[in-house]
Amino acid sequence: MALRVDSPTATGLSRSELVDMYRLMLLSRKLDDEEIKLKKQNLIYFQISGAGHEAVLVAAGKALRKGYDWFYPYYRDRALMLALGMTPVEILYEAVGAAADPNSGGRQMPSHWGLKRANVVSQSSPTGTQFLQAVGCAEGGRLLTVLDQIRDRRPAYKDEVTYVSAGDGTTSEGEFWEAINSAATGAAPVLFLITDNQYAISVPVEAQTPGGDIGRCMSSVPGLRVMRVDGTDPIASYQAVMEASQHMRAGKGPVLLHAMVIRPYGHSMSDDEVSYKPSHEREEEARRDPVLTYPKYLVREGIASEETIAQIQKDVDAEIAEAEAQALAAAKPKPETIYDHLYSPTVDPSSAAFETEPKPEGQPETMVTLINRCLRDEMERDGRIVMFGEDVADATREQNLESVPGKGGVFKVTAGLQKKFGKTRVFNSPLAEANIVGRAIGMATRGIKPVVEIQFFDYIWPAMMQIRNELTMMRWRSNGDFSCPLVIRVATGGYLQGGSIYHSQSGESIFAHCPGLRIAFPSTAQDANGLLRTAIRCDDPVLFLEHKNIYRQPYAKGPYPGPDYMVPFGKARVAREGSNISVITWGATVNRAMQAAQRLEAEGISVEVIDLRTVVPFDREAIRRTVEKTARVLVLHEDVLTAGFGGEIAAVIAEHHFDWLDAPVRRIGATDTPVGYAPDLEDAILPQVDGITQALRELAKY
Ligand SMILES: Cc1ncc(C[n+]2csc(CCOP(=O)(O)OP(=O)(O)O)c2C)c(N)n1
Ligand SMILES: [Mg+2]
Repeated sequence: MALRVDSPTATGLSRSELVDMYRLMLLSRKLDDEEIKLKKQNLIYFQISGAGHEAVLVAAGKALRKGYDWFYPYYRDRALMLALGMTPVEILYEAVGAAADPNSGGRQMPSHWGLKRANVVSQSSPTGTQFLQAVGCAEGGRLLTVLDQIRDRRPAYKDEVTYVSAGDGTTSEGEFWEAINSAATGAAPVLFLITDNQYAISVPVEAQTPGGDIGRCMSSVPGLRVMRVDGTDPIASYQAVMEASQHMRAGKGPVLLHAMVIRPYGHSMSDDEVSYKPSHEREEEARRDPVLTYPKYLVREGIASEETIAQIQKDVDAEIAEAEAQALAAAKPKPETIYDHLYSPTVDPSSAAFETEPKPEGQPETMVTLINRCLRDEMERDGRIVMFGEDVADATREQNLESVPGKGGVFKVTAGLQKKFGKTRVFNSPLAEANIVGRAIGMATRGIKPVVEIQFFDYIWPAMMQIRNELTMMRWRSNGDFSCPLVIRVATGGYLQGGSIYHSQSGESIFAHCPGLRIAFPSTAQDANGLLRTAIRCDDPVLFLEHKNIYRQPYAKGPYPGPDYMVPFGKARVAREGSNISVITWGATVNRAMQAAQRLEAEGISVEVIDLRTVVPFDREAIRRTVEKTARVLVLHEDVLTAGFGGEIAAVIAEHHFDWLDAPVRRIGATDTPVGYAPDLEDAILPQVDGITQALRELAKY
C-alpha cells in the first residue's frame, strides 16, 4: 500500500488536517495548470511547476512551525508556500510581475519564493546557493540566542530549525557538500530536504550521483542523520519531517531527508520531456501521482467522502479563478523604482554621519595593527559581530592557548581577537570560500553582523557565485524585505617580490561590476581604520580590500585615530596637492604616484595625487575638482589595464569634463598578463615609479 497509516489519529494529524493536505496539494497543482494556461496566452512570461512534489511539501509545511522556523525553498516548492500561508493571488502576482508580489515586487521569475511574514528568505535561480545560507541562518539563530550583548535582538528560538530544499541534480553542486560539512560539524539544526524526481532537466540521477542515491552517499557523514521517504505519500512524509524536526529541535544536528517524488510536467515550459523520458517511465510516474492517489486513500479510509473531495475541487477552481482575475488586473511596478533597494534606504555610508575627525593617540602604527584595533573596537561596541575565515582564530583547540601564542590570521590581522571575544564570535571556517560567504549571508539575514576574511584575493573565486548572485542581490530581488549587510575583508595585490601568479592578484573592477556591493581599498593605516569602521557600521555588503604590500609599510603608518573614527565612502583624499597634472589612483599605486610626484617636483612639474579610497562609490566630485584644477590626468592602478576600473574613471572624465582637458587622459595599469614569480618579471608587469614618472613627464609636455 502506498500510504502507510493505521488510523488518522496515529498519523499525528486530525481528520480535517488530512483533508486540508489534499486541498493544498490540489491548489498547488491547479495553480500550475492555470499558470501553464496563462503562459500559453502570453499573459505571464515563465512557468515552472511544482507538480509531483506536492505531498512531501505540504507535509513539511504542516510539520514545521510557521513564523518560528526558517525556510530556504526552491522553485518546485509551490505547495510548501501554500502550506505556509502564501495565498494563490500572491503566487500569481509573481507570475504576472505585479508590484504587489510579496516575493519580489515583480523583480523575479515565478516560483522564486520569499515571504517575510513566514520567515521564507528570498530565493534566487542558481541551483544550490541556498544550502550554505540555510546553514548560516541556523547558525545565526543560535548566535542570537547565545550572544549576550546584542542590542535590538531579532527573534530566535533555541529549538528552531531551518528548512532547505533542492532537487537531486543540485546535490552535485560543490556548495552542497560545503553546507553538509558545516551543518554536521557544527550540529546546526538544518533539514536538507532533497526531492528526488530522478532527473535534472534531462540528466538522469545515475549521471549525477554515485549509485544514483544521494541518501546512501551521505549516510556515513558523522553528525548527519539521513532518512528516506516516499515523497508522494503525504502522511509518511509528515511523519518523517516530524521525526526529523524532533531530532533537530533536541539539538542532535542536521537531517538529510531523501524524498522520492515524480515530475509529471517536464522541467519547465521550455522543456519537452518526451524528448528524453520514455512513455513507460511517464506512465509509471503517473501511477504514483499524489494528487490522484491521495484522495482515493481519503475516501477508502473513510476520512473524506466523494462529495467532500468533489467540493474541494470546486472550491479550489473558484479560488483560483478569483485570484487570477485579481492578479491580471494588478498594477505593475513603476520603471522609476528600479534603483529602490539596491542599497540600504536608511544608512548612507557616504553621508556626513560617517565624517569624523581623527583623535590621534600614541605612536604611528602599521595598517595591520590599525585594522586589528578597529576590529577590536567594533566587536566591543557591537555584540552582533562575528568573525570567521581560514586561520583567523587564535586556536580552534582553545585549551592549547595556554601553551602557544595563537595564529590570528596568516597576516596576523585578527590576532588576539578569539582570546578577547571567545570562540563563539571568532572561529575558523573550513577551507572553502563559498562556505565563508554563503554562511555569512545566512547569518546576516538574521541580524548577525559577520566580518569575514578571504585569505587571498586570488582564492575568492569559489565565493563568486555567492557574492555576485546572492550577497549583492538579496535586498534588490526581495524588494527590500531581506538584506545581508556584512563585510568581506580580503588580502589583495602584489609588489611582493615572489608573490607570483596566485598570491598577487588584483581585480576590483570585476566586483565594481556587481551593483549592490560597496568596495573600499585603503592606502594608509589610518584610512584602513576609518574605512573599515564605516564598512562595519553601514548597512550594505562591503568588499574591503587590504593590500598585502601596504600591511607593514612604514610610509603607510599612522597613529590610532580613536574608537569612533570613520571615513565616509565616496570621499577621495588629496594625498598631495599639485597644479600641473593629476594622478587619480588607489591602493598600492598611491605611494608609487607620490614617489613619482616627488621626483618631478625637482623638474618643476607639480603633481596632484588623488587617492580614491573607495571604488564603489567613487568620488566624482573630487575627480571634477582635480580635472578643473590641472587639466591633465593620469589614471593609475595595479589591476590589469584592459577593463580595469581606470577605464571607468577615464570615461567619466571624457564624458563630463572634456572641455577642461589640455591633454588626452592617460592610463597606467599592470600589463595584461598574470604576475610572474621572478622579481624581474613582477617589476615588468606591475606599474613602477620609473614608468609613472615618464608618463607624467610626457603628459606635462603634451
Ligand atoms: C548554477 C546553475 N546551473 C544551472 C542552472 C540551470 N538549471 C535550472 S534547474 C536545473 C536542474 C535542476 O535539477 P534538480 O536539482 O534535480 O531539480 P528539479 O528541477 O529536478 O526539481 C538546471 C540545470 C541553474 N539554474 N543554476
Ligand atoms: Mg530532479
